[in-house]
Amino acid sequence: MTTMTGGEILVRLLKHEGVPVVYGVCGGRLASFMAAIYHEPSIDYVGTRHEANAAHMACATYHSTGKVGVCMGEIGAAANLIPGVATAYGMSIPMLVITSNNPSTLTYPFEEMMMDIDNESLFRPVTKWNAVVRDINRMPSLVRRAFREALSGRPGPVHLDIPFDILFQSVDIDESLLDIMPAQYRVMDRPRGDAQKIDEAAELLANAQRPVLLAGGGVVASGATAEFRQLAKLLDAPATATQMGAGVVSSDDPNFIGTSGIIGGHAIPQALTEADVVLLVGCRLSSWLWDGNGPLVKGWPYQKVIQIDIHPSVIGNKTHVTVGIQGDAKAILTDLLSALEERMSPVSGRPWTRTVVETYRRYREELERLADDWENNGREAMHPATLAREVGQFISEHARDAFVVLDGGAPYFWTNDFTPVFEPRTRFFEAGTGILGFGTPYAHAIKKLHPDRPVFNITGDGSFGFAMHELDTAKRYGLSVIHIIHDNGSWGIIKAGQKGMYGIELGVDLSESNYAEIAKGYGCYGERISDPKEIQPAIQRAMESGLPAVLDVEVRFAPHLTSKIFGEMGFIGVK
Ligand SMILES: Cc1ncc(C[n+]2csc(CCOP(=O)(O)OP(=O)(O)O)c2C)c(N)n1
Repeated sequence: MTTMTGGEILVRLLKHEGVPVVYGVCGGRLASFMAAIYHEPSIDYVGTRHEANAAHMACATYHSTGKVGVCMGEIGAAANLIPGVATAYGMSIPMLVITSNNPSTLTYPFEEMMMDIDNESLFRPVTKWNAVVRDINRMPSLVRRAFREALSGRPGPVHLDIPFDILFQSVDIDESLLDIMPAQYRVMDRPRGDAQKIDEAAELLANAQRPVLLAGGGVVASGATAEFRQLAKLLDAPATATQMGAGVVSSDDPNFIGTSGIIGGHAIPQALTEADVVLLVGCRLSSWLWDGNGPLVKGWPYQKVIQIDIHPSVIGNKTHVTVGIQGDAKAILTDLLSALEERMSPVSGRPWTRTVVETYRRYREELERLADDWENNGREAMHPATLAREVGQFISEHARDAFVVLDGGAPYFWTNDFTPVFEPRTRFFEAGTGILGFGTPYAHAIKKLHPDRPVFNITGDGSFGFAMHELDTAKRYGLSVIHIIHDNGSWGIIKAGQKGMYGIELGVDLSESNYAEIAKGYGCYGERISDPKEIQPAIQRAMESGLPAVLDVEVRFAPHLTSKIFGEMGFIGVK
C-alpha cells in the first residue's frame, strides 16, 4: 500500500492516458493537483493569463495531436473556462476539464462561501458528461469513465468538479489498482460496418456517373485520410472536406475542388448539385453545408446519399440516406475499397470531374485578380486577398509543414483558399460555436506540442484583442508563433453588414492600435506593415527572430466572394 493524495491519484490516471499538458491559471485549491503535476515528468504544465485560453489550448491539443488535453480552473474562477469548453463541445473534441471546489461537506448544496459556484450545473450544457468527485475512493473510476465518455462514439469534452478536500486528502492505496491501462477500461478497437451495406454502397459508387466525396472531421478522428484519398483516386471523383476535415484532401490532389463547404468557392456547390451519388464520411453536415433552415446548397441533396458515421444519430439526421453505415471510417473505407476493387478497375479522366476541377481553377483566378489589386490601387490600404495570397505563397514555398490557425471575421474567409493544405490536423477553424479569439491560444498550444514546425495564427484586429495578453504566455514558454493580423481598425464583417442592411455603424469601430508595439512590450517581435512587398520578408524576419511575433498588417475590409451566403444564413450579411 502507498499513501497518495487525491491530486497524485488524478495525475497518475492522466499519465496512463498519455495527457501531454495541463493548462490553467494557478489557484490555492488546486495546489495538491499542481504539486502532483510538478513531480510527474511526462506531463507539462502551461500557465495562461486567462482560463478561457487554457481551455482553448486543451482543445487544440487533441485537434492537433489526437491526444486528450486537460485544462483546470479554480472554484468560481473556473467559470472563465467556459468559452474554450464550449468551443470543444461545438467541434466534438475530447478534453478533460478539472475544476476545484470548496470542501465536499459544504458544497452541493452550497453555503455561500467565498468563490462558491455550482460548477456541475455550469459545465453541463457544454460538456458531453460531467460529475462531482465526492469521495477520493471514486477518483479512479470517475476519471476512467470521463475518458471513456470523452473518447467514445461522437467525442466531446468532459468535466470533473473536485472539492479541494478530496484533492488534498491522503489515502493508502494499492498502486497496482491505479496502473490499469486504457485498453482495460475503454473500447479501443474499430467497429466495422455491416458487410451487406458496404456491398450496397460499392454497387452505387461503381455505377455512379458523377460521384462526389465529402470528408468531415470523422475521417481525421479515425485516421482514414489515406483510404479516403485512395477512394477518390479509384473513382476519379471530385473530393472535398469540411473545416473539421481540412487536409484530408490535399490542395495538390488533382481532384481537389476547394475546402470548407460553400465558403470554399463555386466548385463545391456545383459538385454537390450535379452529382448522382454523394458519399459523406464522418460528416454531420454542419457549419458551411447546412444551417437551421436546411441545406446551404438549395434543394440539395436529392441524389443517392451514402453516409458513414461512428455515431448512429448522425446518420439520416439532416438528410435522407440511400445507404447508412454505422462504424469506424477507416475500417469501413478499407472494406469499401476492397468491395469496389472487385467490381471495377480504376477510372481515369472522368469528364465531369474535370469540369468541376476547372470551376475551382477559375474561382482561384478570380481570387488572384483581387489579390493583384494593390498593383493598380496604391491609394487605399491593401486588399485582404493580397495579404492572404502573400502568406499562402510564403507557406507554399518556405513552410509547407506549417500549422495555420484561421481566426477572425473576414480574414479566415480570405485565408481559406489562399493557404494550401496538405495534411489533416494542420488547419484549424472554430467550426462549432464560432467564438472569435480562439486563434491565439490555439496556435500557442500547437507550437508547444510541435516546437520544430512553423505555426501561424491568421486573425483580425478584433479577434486578436480577445487574447493578446497571451503573448505573455508565449514569451514565458518560448512559443514562437507568428500572429498575422488583418488590421482594418474595425469589427469589419459586422460593420459592413450593419451599414449594408440598416445604414448604421454602432459599436463596430476599433482604435488604431499598434499591435506590433504592444508585442514588443511583451518582449516579442513586432512589425507594422502597409506595403505588400514587405509581407514575405517580414515573415522571414519574424521567423529568424526566434521570438513570438506579431505582424500587424494594414488592410481594408472587402467582402469575400462567398460571403453573400453569410447573410442568407440569417447573420447580418455582407451583400
Ligand atoms: C466571441 C465573439 N464575439 C462576437 C462575435 C460576432 N462576430 C462575428 S465576426 C465579428 C467581427 C470580427 O472582426 P475581426 O476579427 O477584426 O475581423 P474582420 O471581419 O474585421 O476582418 C464579430 C464581432 C463572435 N463570432 N465571437
